[in-house]
Amino acid sequence: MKTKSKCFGLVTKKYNEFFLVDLINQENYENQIRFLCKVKKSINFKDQLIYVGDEVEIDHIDLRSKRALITSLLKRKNLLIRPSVANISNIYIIFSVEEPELNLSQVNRFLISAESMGVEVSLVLTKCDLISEKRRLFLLDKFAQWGYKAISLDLKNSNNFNTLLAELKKKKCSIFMGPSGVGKTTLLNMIIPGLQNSTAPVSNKIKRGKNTTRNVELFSILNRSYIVDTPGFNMQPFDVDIRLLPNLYSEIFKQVTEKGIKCKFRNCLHLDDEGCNLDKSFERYPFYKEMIESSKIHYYQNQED
Ligand SMILES: Nc1nc2c(ncn2[C@@H]2O[C@H](COP(=O)(O)OP(=O)(O)OP(=O)(O)O)[C@@H](O)[C@H]2O)c(=O)[nH]1
Ligand SMILES: [Mg+2]
Ligand SMILES: [Zn+2]
Repeated sequence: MKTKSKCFGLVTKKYNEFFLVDLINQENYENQIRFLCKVKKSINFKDQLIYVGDEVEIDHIDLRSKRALITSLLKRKNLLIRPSVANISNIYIIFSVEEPELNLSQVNRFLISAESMGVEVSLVLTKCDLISEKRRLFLLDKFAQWGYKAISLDLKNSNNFNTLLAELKKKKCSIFMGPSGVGKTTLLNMIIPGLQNSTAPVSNKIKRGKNTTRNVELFSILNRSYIVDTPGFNMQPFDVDIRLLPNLYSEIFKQVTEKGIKCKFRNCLHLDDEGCNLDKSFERYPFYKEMIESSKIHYYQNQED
């Protein structure tokens, strides 16, 4: 049985030239119709690739074999580069407080990279059952100073989990990102009972994750509310437009917007320059400075090219 009607769908997974596409605008979400799709041969997307999170138009729908062809790509709101995911509304940076141990420089890189996307960013701390209450409060206070109300989770206490779950149900498309072994998939499995995606204990000796999740995949938690699970990785130093960088650190942004500090030069990068009025006594300042310095080198190198 083939139908001629056109429909819209959401790309939930891709492998090679195949895409899994969920029909959208369905009344009955319990019986989600999922199609295995390829891009129609005659269609040229002008070298645009299709990513998980993209909305597409599908045609040549075969209801029996659950196959269809993608005939057009709808306009995207945004595109995250690593991992490649389209139309994200919220980024959840996930780190464990132990196993693997918390690396503040990595947390900062993930946060700033996420902030540069211009969407809402949240920080989740997992495995709090492995640390004392005192240490947990210390970490919450630290991240509050960084500008984040971190959500702390542990497998034994479900209070914070329930708050997080209620929050996720209000967001359109959230992505879980962070290093391997921090518990991203464990959390997703708790959010979607019955999911049972693979998770694995961290290695015994070096307490590092085993790169268990291999694909970017989007899961529906409620009608029109989704979560993307991603493979864990460590964030390498990255380039970000240095003129934007001061706005991505709340400790700097707040001094400028709330306290109204003014430096001598309008585009002050708040390094050790004369005429800089920024109060640099905050924990992340060395991270900020290092990011500016490494990005600046790249910036000038590019200009010379
Ligand atoms: N003690 C403790 N262990 C946890 C907690 N959350 C997850 N774990 C364990 O951490 C290990 C790694 O969890 P995963 O969910 O596979 O981690 P992941 O972030 O998805 O890892 P990748 O897929 O490799 O990126 C598993 O053995 C989990 O049982 C927690 O709150 N407390
Ligand atoms: Mg995983
Ligand atoms: Zn300054």
